[in-house]
Amino acid sequence: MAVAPTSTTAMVCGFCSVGCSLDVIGKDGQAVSLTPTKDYPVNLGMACPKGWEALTPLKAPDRATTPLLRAGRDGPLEPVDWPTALEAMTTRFKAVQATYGPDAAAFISTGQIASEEMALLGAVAKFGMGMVHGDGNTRQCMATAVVAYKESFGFDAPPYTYADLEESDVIVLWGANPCIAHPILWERILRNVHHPEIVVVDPRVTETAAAATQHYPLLPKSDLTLLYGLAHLLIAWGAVDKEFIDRSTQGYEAFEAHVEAFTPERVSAATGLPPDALELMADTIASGKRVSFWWTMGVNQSHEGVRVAQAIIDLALLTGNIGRPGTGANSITGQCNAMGSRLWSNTTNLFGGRSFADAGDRADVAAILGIDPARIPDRPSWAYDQIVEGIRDGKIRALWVVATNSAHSWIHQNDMVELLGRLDVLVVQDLYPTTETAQLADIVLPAAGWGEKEGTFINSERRYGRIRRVVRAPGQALADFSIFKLVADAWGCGHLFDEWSSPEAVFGILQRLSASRPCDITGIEGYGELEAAGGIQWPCLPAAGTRVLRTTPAAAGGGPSPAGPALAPPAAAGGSPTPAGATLSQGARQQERRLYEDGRFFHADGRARFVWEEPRPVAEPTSAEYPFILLTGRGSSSQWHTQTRTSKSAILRTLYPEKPYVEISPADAAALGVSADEWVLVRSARGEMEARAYVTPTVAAGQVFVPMHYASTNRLTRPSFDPYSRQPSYKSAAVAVRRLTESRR
Ligand SMILES: Nc1nc2c(c(=O)[nH]1)N[C@H]1C(S)=C(S)[C@@H](COP(=O)(O)OP(=O)(O)OC[C@H]3O[C@@H](n4cnc5c(=O)[nH]c(N)nc54)[C@H](O)[C@@H]3O)O[C@H]1N2
Ligand SMILES: Nc1nc2c(c(=O)[nH]1)N[C@H]1C(S)=C(S)[C@@H](COP(=O)(O)OP(=O)(O)OC[C@H]3O[C@@H](n4cnc5c(=O)[nH]c(N)nc54)[C@H](O)[C@@H]3O)O[C@H]1N2
Ligand code: SF4
Ligand SMILES: [Mo]
Repeated sequence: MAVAPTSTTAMVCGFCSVGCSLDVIGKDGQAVSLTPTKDYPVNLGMACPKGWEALTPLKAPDRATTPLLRAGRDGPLEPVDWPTALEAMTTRFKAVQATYGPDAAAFISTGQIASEEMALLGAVAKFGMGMVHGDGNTRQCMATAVVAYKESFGFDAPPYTYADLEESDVIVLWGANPCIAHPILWERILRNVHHPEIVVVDPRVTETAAAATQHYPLLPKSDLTLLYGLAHLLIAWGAVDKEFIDRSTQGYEAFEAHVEAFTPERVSAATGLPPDALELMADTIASGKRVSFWWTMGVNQSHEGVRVAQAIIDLALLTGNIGRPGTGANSITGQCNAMGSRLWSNTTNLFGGRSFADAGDRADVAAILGIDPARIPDRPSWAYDQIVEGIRDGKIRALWVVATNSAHSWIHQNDMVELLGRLDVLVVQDLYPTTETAQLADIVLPAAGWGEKEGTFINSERRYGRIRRVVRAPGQALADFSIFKLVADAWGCGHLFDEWSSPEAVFGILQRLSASRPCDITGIEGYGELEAAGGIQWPCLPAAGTRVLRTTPAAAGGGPSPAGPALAPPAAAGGSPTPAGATLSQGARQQERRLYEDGRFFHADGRARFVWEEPRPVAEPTSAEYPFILLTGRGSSSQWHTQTRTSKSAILRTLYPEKPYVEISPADAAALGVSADEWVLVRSARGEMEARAYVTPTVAAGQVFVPMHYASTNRLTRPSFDPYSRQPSYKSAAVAVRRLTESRR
């Protein structure tokens, strides 16, 4: 009897940005199981529950297997063939553009498809279909870090490599809960043999805070004051690296003058932390030889997130904790390919961190792609919230939503759902027609998922890794790549993308677009080398190459981004790319690499900038009617966002509460007469949700926490945004809590 052949294919996980590699075992053309890759430099043989269960969501009974078209305005979604769906989509989008102008059609992209796919989407939508406005769910997530890095370092280039977690003697986790959100990064911290101090700054006693050596439960959104207070103490003690500051930074004197006013008394009052706690924290940073700062959504999702992120960067610059092993001001990304979206989605930035507003950049890209420069929009896209406001104003009439579930995840959900309903046409491209957003669509395009298609993801440490097709997508579902090609053909602009014939061909185009940019990957010898090398971090030049890297000396990131009062003017305004300070020469093949080792940054003068601003109050303080501060975020390592994928696994479902719950302190529960597990109503000025009371001392009195994974959570959140990054402030709203009577349930 013949033995059926088995095969093992390594690929990067499709959930979080850690970017673990998984070996998928195939038999008879089916993926039968998986196991974490032993020798991959990221996960070293480990995976979290989502990784282990990554194949299960592909087999869910509610997979989209055909395109769907809504019958009439309010009829049901009905199966149609691809030509019918594409014809309906392109005809309606063209009709909207003919009546209201090309700007009236927009798209929302994602950090969860391959780089090659998001690049093709950005190119087809903007250069082929004439759209100007397209943003992504990465706005909800990474926009703050992008703007912070651009202004401070001259390019959106996080410094670190994961090995830094193992090299530090002090690890500061700011507004980050890796035990839940990046479990394998936490495992990497546990491998650190230097007995590091692990400092957690989070209002809640998270799983990570409980495991840390120091926890600072600051009052929500008092981060900026705390960071300036730490700088104040470090400067007062002389615990600063003057040599590094003089050589590699700009703006120190003015920063020193700014933090003068942040005395321990003031900082203690604003943060709720006693003065001796501030001293301990500052002393821990001062005493560390290799201090690394890591931040995530507790920072990015704030009304002043950009300045908080930059204050973290300021601390690293002040103490010279950058460019050396175990150091860095390190933003951890969220989605599997959030970093790919930052470089290649062609939404906020023109390809490769360029600027749409820069004529030189447009000419560059047009020449590389062999297209007419007039096809490239000469202004930046609206940010996600501005597209949403555009729907309200009737300026956006057609929307194409790809691999994101806006009707669940966007802030102030009742409003969002109402606005999506106003569109002339909503197209949703997803694995499942059952998502909250797909249910509102006029047209659903059935997409293949992770494991069913080819391409690359870029993880948090700038590492390109491969995703592979090991399973056939069900029914007529197609890889997003193929869908974008079909849409281009149906639109009549397919000829512009002849060279974009396969994901690997597009990878070659991205390499050309990256040449001489800080994100240069011209040294990678195609997919084959990525697979053989265990992923490769950008930048990656041809062996022994040296290049002067160019950046666009334009204002930062998304939307109107006025430079803060303290931000030094760009060294060269407008015009074409100028040589930046940084040069790069390297053997490309080390497995772990960090940036800024020569103390030179991407601004034209090679210096990083100290950036700061006076702290501002939150948009919605608590009141007599809404006395609690609402915090939201990740609830468990087994739940992914809006749960379209993780809820399909019976194993994962056993690892988290099925019903929505709200964490509330014992003191508040007692005052409200609420007992454990009882149903309560959580209400804000915008909406309400029912949830079980989880009475726990992990939240402070006056605060409540609700995971984002439940569909009703964002009914409560308030649409306020960081002015520079336009990232939503998901972690601050005022709510009321009360017991629910039995009749209500
Ligand atoms: N299991 C799982 N893992 C995930 C995801 C998932 O859905 N599920 N999503 C991925 C994505 S896209 C992302 S972006 C990351 C997010 O990863 P994290 O940012 O680590 O997760 P969050 O729970 O959103 O927020 C982190 C912490 O911020 C704290 N916080 C709230 N307000 C403040 C504040 O004012 N100051 C400070 N210092 N902290 C505050 C919260 O209490 C919370 O513990 O996770 C990724 N990993
Ligand atoms: N209250 C609150 N809200 C939040 C947050 C918070 O902390 N608090 N966090 C915010 C953050 S950081 C993020 S990143 C967002 C995430 O918000 P979303 O992006 O809306 O969340 P997901 O559930 O990951 O949605 C991804 C969708 O893409 C589909 N999908 C998966 N793979 C593919 C694919 O290969 N192709 C296609 N076409 N579709 C695919 C999935 O089925 C799913 O419907 O939520 C934000 N919302
Ligand atoms: S830590 Fe992230 S990348 Fe690794 S297995 Fe879990 S979800 Fe996947
Ligand atoms: Mo995210």
